[in-house]
Amino acid sequence: MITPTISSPKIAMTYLPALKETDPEIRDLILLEEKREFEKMRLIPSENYASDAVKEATGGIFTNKYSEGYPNKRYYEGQQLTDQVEILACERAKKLFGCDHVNVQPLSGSPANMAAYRAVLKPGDTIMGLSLPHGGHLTHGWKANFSGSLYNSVPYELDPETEMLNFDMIRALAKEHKPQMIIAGYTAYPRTIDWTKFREICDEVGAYFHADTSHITGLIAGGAHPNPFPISDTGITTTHKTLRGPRGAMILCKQEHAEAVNKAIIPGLQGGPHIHTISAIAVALKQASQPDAQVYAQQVVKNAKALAERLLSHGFRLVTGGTDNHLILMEVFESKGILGRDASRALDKAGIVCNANMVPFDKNSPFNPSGIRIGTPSITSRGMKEAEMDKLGDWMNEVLSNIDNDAILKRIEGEVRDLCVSFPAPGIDPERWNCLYTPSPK
Ligand code: DSN
Repeated sequence: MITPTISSPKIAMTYLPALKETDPEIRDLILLEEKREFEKMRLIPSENYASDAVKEATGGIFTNKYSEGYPNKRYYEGQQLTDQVEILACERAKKLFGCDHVNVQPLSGSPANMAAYRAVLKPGDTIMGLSLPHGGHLTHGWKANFSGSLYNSVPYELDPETEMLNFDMIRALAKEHKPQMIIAGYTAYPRTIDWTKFREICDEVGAYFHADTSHITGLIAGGAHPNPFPISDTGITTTHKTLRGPRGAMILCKQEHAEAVNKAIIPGLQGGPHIHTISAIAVALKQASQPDAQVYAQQVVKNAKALAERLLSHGFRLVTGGTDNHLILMEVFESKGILGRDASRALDKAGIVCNANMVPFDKNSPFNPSGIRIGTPSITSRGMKEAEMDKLGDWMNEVLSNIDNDAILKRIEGEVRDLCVSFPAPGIDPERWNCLYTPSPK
């Protein structure tokens, strides 16, 4: 643990010196964001703290280089080093996730899904993904997204009783609609996904099995969730969530789809890859293969379970009754009479940052839904454990019982800050901006 001290003005002055000279406004915003991320309990389950090593690579020299194509088959010269970076990233991902082929060029999760679908589907083919209001993703067939307009989307839903995946319902829907692809992997589902059941159903109806592990890839790497990639046909992950890399994505697939996947990225969808990002993905993959990544992944889940228990003890209703992974979906409208957005705003004022979220079968709108989504990846990266989860659960209860009481929210904000500054945050050194830092005059 670190105890922040008042830094000398010299330290703050010498941090980001080129930006200080060129663009002090942006430098101020960066420094203030570092301070925000250091002083708050960050519970958005798709966010994390990238390490200094990942950030150094992301901000590195490869941002200067164009490299359309793939290693040993590029359109421009000067690829002696880009090829080595991309090969390292792909080989590390293949080894970690046990799959035949990896493409590390997608710019983020949505284009990765778009390219993976394009590789194996034709427009008009039928796809089945979990409905967005039940915890699926926009790109899994939502009507307003390319995935719901380019393809015939037949979404599956959660079981109305258990709020969990019901494989009898999914199988019946698949037999009725005979999809070309079934998509599994979610943004707001708090339970372990049984990939083998999806594989079986896909085989029964002749569908491709596509796994989107974006949220849980760090858990998979750390052995805290089963790995779909040895049995899925295609799959994707973003690289900045539990994997703790830069913002980016990868497609992971069987060898038979390798060429189609590569062509779907370039020339199908993108031009030059972001090799600086790919170098940082390689760093994140190296970090995710170290023994401490196992400890991290297990602790993320232990923390989520501990926080869930504490929230249950305060009378909150959790979707599915609890969690097996990194996230908790908490219903606050029926059980506590608060709309999700009002809850997330009050928590933010108190230094606890989460997001309003729909719950399955939600009667409220997506802009002010009935729940909030909470995750433990970021706070676990800071070394917080079960004792801090108890405190957090108590604070959340107090905030949500007093959402209009600014004095209470302010007091809790101070308590949250005191706790947060006693835990290190990867990639953030409070000495760089500590108490003497004030933004430049406008
Ligand atoms: N926006 C991401 C999330 O928060 O889950 C998914 O793309």
